[in-house]
Amino acid sequence: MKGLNRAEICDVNFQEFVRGWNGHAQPRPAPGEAILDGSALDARGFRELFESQLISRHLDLMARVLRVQNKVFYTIGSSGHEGNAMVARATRHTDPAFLHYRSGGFMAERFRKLPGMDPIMDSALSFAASAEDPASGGRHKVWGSKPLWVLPQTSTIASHLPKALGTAIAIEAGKRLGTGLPVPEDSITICSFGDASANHATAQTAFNAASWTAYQKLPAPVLFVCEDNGIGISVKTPAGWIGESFRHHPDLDYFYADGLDLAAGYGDVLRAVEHCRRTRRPTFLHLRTTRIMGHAGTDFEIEWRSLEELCAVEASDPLLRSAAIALESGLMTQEEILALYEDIRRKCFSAAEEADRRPRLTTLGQVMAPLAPYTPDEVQAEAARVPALEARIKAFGGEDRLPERQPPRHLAIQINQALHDLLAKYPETLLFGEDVAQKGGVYTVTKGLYKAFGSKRVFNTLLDETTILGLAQGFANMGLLPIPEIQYLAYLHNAIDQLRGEACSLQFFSNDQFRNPMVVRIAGLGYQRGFGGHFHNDNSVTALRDIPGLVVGCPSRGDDAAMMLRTLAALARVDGRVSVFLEPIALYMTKDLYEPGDGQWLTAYPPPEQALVLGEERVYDADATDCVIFTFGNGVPMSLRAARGIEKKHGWKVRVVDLRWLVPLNHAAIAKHAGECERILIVDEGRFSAGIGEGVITAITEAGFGGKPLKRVVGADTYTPLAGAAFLVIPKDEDILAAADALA
Ligand SMILES: Cc1ncc(C[n+]2csc(CCOP(=O)(O)OP(=O)(O)O)c2C)c(N)n1
Ligand SMILES: [Mg+2]
Repeated sequence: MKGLNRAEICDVNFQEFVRGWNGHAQPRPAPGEAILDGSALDARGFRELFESQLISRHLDLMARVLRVQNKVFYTIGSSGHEGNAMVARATRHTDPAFLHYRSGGFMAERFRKLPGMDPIMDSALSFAASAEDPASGGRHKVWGSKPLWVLPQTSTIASHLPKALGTAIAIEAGKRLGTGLPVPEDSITICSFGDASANHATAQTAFNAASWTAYQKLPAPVLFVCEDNGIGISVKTPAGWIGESFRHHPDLDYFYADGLDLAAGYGDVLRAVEHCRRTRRPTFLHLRTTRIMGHAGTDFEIEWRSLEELCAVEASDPLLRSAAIALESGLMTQEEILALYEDIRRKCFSAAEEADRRPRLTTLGQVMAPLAPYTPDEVQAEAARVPALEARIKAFGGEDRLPERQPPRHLAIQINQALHDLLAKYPETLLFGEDVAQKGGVYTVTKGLYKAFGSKRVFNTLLDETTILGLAQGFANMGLLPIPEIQYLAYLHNAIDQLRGEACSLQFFSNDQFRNPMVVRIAGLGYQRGFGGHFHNDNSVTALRDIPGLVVGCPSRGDDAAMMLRTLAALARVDGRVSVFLEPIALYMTKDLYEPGDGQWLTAYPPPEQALVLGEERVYDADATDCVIFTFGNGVPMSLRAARGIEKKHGWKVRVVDLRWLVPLNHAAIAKHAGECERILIVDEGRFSAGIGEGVITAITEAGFGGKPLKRVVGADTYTPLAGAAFLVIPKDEDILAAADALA
């Protein structure tokens, strides 16, 4: 027995259990009657749930067999968790679901909610990584479905909880805003996960944020379903831990259901779902499950667990219990169960064989097609669409106060005006973050928005960046246009998985069926005089550089900032994209360029029909060819000043290129300027390693201009110290001059 494959043992166990059953069968219940005393399930309900469980089980068994033949590429299964089908039955297909990877039963059951859908074939296509997989287009084995409102999840455990909560809150926010919801107004969101995952910081933050919301009597209709099998890979959850830690969690209403027993569990599942829907309160459903057949096909439990223990786990197989219920209640005979079992096995195998014959992704173009869609003409047209004059007048408080009628202003004011314009243009826009509402942000960049647009659209969140980005995803899922703020770049890093692993991956893993467009405003970079230290002057853009699909824009002046925001909002609306708008704090209030009082860094507010083109640089002195300086952010005014000094000393005419768009870098534009100019300087206020400057050098070198005289002026690989010493670690005007000297 020890050498045997445990999947085969579970398979045989089921058949032997049914064949060997010799209990007493009750008379078959009448239609609509409870299957067993006290059960909330009737005959049809039980029969369908049982079938969903069997579909889930046979998909697992099929995957184990066909994996070794290279026809299936995923073996993390749902065996022992099939009772989660009850949650699908008790909810609607329009209740957005964010699922645990052991949700085969849930999916099979949810497929019943719409006619003409085939859970077996759809799942088989995903297992086979077929390009025709309706969930991800062959990019991953995921549980997902556009018509069934199952948003595909990555396998970073717990990372989906913040956005599930965000989506629940968004249902209520959308209702209040009256801009229309893609799901019924009384929908709830469902979010399942394992017992070990419940300990993860990302999960804990979602539980806390849900409670924080409910504590204030604000609705947050999320159903957290903890599928407690008592183990995470090989680490046991202390017995009783989930019940102990969640039964008394404030403002998170705890329900328990036996997921191993449909007859006993269904009523409790129903109660939890009804509670969540009716009260709109965050609800924690502790669902008892077990894990059979190991963590995945590669997990040979027999090597690290005792045989006695394995046999005990296998004896708790929920399918044995379902078979017993079917027999005891007189609903099915032994022959009927075995025939159904074999029929589903046959369907799963034939679907898998068919899926294996379907095309797979064969080119890089196919793989990347849904990652970062971009339709430039539509984006440009949308960016240039002017908000209604009436709405603008209301937002700015009078026609004479329209910003394009005001004198030139600095960056902070122009961002503020542009945000007013965006909120006026898009009634579905929400702006939120820490301190952004009444206070108007740490630097007053969001000042007046709360007053102009009200607390439904401009609000403070709790102090948690993971939740802020989870909320953004949730709002976006419900069709709103979120503009979250991360107060300082340094505070993004603890929550960056919500961008890297979640928001930016949704279009990719859903084959662009789901989109979570957003514009994330982040204040950052160095050079603040007399303030800060590291955490307020963080200059690490590197962490954003390699996030697939992300767009990062960094304006250095007010007019560019306003036009960039219009483009980013249009990119979100038209192509569903996620972007970061990186605001150089030290330039917020900068008014002068060359001399104190020259006012040369003030800009006129661009008329509302003007926008930037994604990727397009701003060029100062385009005719200069002696030297080009590539830079961005604080580097732009520094380089413009240095350009004067260089001309004075070396007689070179200097072209300054403000990249403006940091991710993705415009390699073609960089190559063009590098090709046209004799010498090259790069001024990168980020870090020495893996900063933007490295990307610029790569673009130059790959274009064949690596042989030209080139110098990079760049920050050091260090944290930023407090006070005057901060300027030792980042480029200064003199450093640019010195680099030019070295080129001479
Ligand atoms: C953030 C993160 N850390 C680690 C892992 C690796 N990992 C995948 S599943 C898993 C165990 C999860 O256990 P549990 O939440 O109880 O779910 P179960 O598999 O038991 O259903 C671990 C550690 C991961 N996917 N994501
Ligand atoms: Mg577990």
